[in-house]
Parts: sequence; C-alpha cells; structure tokens
Amino acid sequence: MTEIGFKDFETLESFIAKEQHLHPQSRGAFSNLLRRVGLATKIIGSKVQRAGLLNVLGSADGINVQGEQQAKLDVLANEVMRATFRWMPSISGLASEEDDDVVNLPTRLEGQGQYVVLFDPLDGSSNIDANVSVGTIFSIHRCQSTDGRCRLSDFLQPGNRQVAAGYVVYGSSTMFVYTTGSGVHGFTLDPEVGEYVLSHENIRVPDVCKCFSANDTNYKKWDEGSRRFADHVRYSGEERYKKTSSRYVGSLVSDFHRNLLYGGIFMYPADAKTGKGKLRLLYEASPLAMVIEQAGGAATTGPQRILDIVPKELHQRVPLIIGNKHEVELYEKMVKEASAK
Ligand code: AHM
Ligand code: MG
Repeated sequence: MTEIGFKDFETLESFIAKEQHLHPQSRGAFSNLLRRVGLATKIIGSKVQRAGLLNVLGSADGINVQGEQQAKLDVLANEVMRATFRWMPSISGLASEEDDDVVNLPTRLEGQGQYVVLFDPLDGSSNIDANVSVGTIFSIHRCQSTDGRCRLSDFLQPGNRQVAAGYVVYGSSTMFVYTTGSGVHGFTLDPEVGEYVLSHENIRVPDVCKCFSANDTNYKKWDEGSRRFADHVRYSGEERYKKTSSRYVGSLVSDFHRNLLYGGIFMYPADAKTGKGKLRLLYEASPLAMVIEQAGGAATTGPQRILDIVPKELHQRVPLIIGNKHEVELYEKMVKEASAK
C-alpha cells in the first residue's frame, strides 16, 4: 500500500536561509536580494505565461540603446525588475540591457546600498510571439562606492568579482538557477504553491558533447578558427562527437540551460569583419560564465576567459563560447592555431 504523507521539500527561501546561516556575520541583506530576484521572476513568468491573453505580444514603440526593437514584454519585464528592486536598501543601482544608462536608486543610508544588480530582463524576446522559451539573466556585484551612491565604475567590474549570478528560464516549467560561488542549484516553480522548489542540487555539466549550438547561417562570417572548430565537432567523426546533435533555440537562456543539463557547447563568435560579438558581456556572458564555471565548464571569447574581461562600457558585446571545458579548450586552441598562420 502506498503510504500517504507529506514529502519534505526545500524551497528557494529555505535554501537561501540555510546558506545564510553558513555566514554568521551576514545580516541577511544579500539573502533578501536573492529572494527578491525570485519574486521579480515569478511576476515576469506569470506575464510570459499569459502573454497571448494580455496585451503584451508584439513590438513596443521603443528602440533600445543598442538599436534593437523592443518587444512589449521586454519593456514590461524591465519595469517589473526596476520596481522590485527600487526600494531595497541594499541595492544602490541597477543596469539593464533595456536601459541606456545605469539607474541610480535613491540615496541609501550609510552602510546600505552594498550591491548593484545587472540584468537582461527578458532574453530571447524575439521568440516570445511564437511561445518559445525565454528567460531572465541576472548578475550581482558588490558596490565599490561606499557613500550610498553608485557610479558607472561599480558596474564595470570583471565577472570574476560577481557575488552571485543566475537565470530563470520560462519554459515548459519555470526554473531558477543560480550560484553564489559554491555550486549551482536549480529550483523549479511549483505553480500550485507559487514557490521555487529545489529540484536540481549542485548541477555539474556532464562531460559529453551532446549538443552543438550556434546560428549556423553566420558560418561564413566567422573567423577561420571558429569555422574549423565547428567543422571538427560536426564532421570529424571523432568518437566524442558521434552522438552530438545540433540544437539551437535562439534564446540564450534556453540554449545554455539545455547544454548545462545535457552537456555541449554554445558558440556565438564575433563577426570576423567587424570583430564584434552579439551577446552582451554584463547581462549575458558574465553571469552565465560564472554559472558554467561553477558547474565545471568554461567560457571564453577565444583569446580570453570571459570572467577576466574588464568591461569598458555598459553595453559591451563580446564573442561567447560557453559549455564543456573540453570543447572550450579545444576552441581556444583552434582559434590560436588559426590566427598564428
Ligand atoms: P536579446 O537579449 O535581445 O533577446 O538578444 C539575445 C539573443 C540571445 O538570446 C540569443 O542567443 C541570440 O540573441 C540569438 O541571436 P541570433 O538570432 O542572431 O541567432
Ligand atoms: Mg539577451
């Protein structure tokens, strides 16, 4: 006979509280901040789920600072993030992929405003109208300014200084994945209870290259090393790549999340002519690089580890090659060899 009973479960709330207990000096500001990210993403997730019912599909009137047409949900998600963090005394400022400049929050009291938060409120938004998975990416840095006001330099910190990073994928279920530098943990939203519940503790990227993810129509625009790498994975016939499949959603969060769980490599190299990548360092590459490294993987531009890049500007774009360590190292080697010729 099946025993009827309540199976104890760990929520994001209780997990964060447990982690806080490991730092007796902590006053809980950082934990509150993480909880708040959880709240903001639940609100965004609920809008995404009902997108076809609300007046939120299609384009908004605006073009963002990067010259991209904003979707209505981009704007809405950005507003939710801003509103959720605005009155948190531990945050001195915000930077969003959708805003031209940093948002300086009202001056904090001494000792407050210890953090700045950077985010891509709705990644993959070109997919929204077709019900394809999208996500939110976030990154948290310690604010270096100590007078309760943040400055641009507080946001232009290398990824290796992030105190936390993660993302939420709004897919067939909604999942919150984050790291504070001691492993990567995933929580699935239980829609009936309205809580994120621990479902994937201590995620490690499997050491197999199951997925190869790239926008292949850009192949001719890539540099020689990137093309050689892609050819090697797809056509070399090497044992490791015999079961590799092409998988590309076109929503970074979704492509990244799948490869994190299955093993694989995502690449969005620079356009060789302009030397420019597409993805944003501070809102996309750095936070996901922290997650993948914590899960045993790696992330590079080719010549440089993503987490070591010192940002020059807020909306800086970089080439991003991210996934299993083996493939990232092979990519670096092939790019180096090709450029030495
Ligand atoms: P977004 O943040 O404006 O949605 O743009 C970033 C998206 C990523 O999610 C995705 O990996 C990439 O752009 C797809 O680009 P492309 O359509 O060139 O393949
Ligand atoms: Mg994005």
